[in-house]
Amino acid sequence: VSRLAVLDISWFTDSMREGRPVTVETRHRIQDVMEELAESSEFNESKGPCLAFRRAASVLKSLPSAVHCLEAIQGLPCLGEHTKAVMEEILTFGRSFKVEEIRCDERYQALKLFTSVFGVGPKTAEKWYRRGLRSLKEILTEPNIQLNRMQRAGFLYYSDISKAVSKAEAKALGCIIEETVHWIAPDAILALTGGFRRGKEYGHDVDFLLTMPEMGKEEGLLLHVIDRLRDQGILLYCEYQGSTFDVSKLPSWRFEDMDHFQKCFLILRLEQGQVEGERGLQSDPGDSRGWRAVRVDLVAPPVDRYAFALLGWTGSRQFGRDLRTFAYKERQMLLDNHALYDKTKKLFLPATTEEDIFAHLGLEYVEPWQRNA
Ligand code: DGT
Ligand code: MG
Repeated sequence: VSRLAVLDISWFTDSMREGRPVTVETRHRIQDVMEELAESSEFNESKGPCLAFRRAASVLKSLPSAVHCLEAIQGLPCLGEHTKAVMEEILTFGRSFKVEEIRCDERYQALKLFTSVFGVGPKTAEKWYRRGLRSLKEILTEPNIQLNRMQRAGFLYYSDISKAVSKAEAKALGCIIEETVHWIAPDAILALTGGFRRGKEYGHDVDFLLTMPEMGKEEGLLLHVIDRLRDQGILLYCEYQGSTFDVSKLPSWRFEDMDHFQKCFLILRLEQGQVEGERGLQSDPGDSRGWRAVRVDLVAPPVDRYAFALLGWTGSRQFGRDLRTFAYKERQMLLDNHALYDKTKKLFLPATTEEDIFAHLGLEYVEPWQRNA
């Protein structure tokens, strides 16, 4: 959808006029190529190039229009020589030979396919690839492969959860979660986070944060919510993680580290009738089940950490990473989903709202819809 929305026709027609080769590749946004290169670098555990390609994709996303000449690249910030060279290749030849090579690579294809299953990370995907497995069917029929509970659910609901979740579906799930949470605790605090809080039209899951106004009261809430969802017959899968949050720990260096709040990764059943709008559920034509499975994450921080968790879980990943780098490099502060620590003053800076955190960092408040880096 995003590809279609910004398809730049003038680029296409200019190329035709100038006699440059116009292939399907030419019309692909350079941003998509950057994201594929980032993914491929991630599979090769090349963290530096991976971040460089993700940053390049992010820079391109922030531009008012697509880049279509070599001069335009020169003025762009945060681009390394390698990324610039790939962009130049696409603008000159209408294609990226590197990406074409990667797309044909058997290992890349297998790892991309395997990691598209909920519960399968790059390490497991690599392990399966090394065992000679190439398709999902081969994994399911290989007797020596032991799938864990999450992966079994991932395969069971694969076709549903690999389909994008629409805004209307996220809204319907928001109503279900809100009703469930407030039936248990009328004064509970609940927020939609993740991509949908940033205004995205589609997402891969729906993320929520919940807490109680009184410290400690949030502890039993999540388990109650899970029970209630089960009683309603809509809980298809639940992976619950208890809190391992330690108030005395300094915020983490590593962005990739998951936070330590109590949380659960769910698959819920969403009925057609619950989704507003003409199109209703995102399902295959001819699929008459009348429901689909959707991935939902619920996170329950204590109320004094709510603002940090909200900021972290609203994302985007790139925005979060950049904000943490800014805090460290420009302010000598450590920021993560739990806390903000001032290294110079050697103290934790409390916050009850996201605005407080931006103020501590000496930044103007950035609205969620402006955080789609
Ligand atoms: P999507 O894919 O449409 O669901 O997009 P998001 O932005 O909702 O991404 P999601 O659901 O994977 O994660 C929600 C937010 O949580 C994300 O925007 C930033 C944060 N987040 C995700 N992964 C990590 C991570 O590895 N480390 C940290 N610190 N935060 C993360
Ligand atoms: Mg999400």
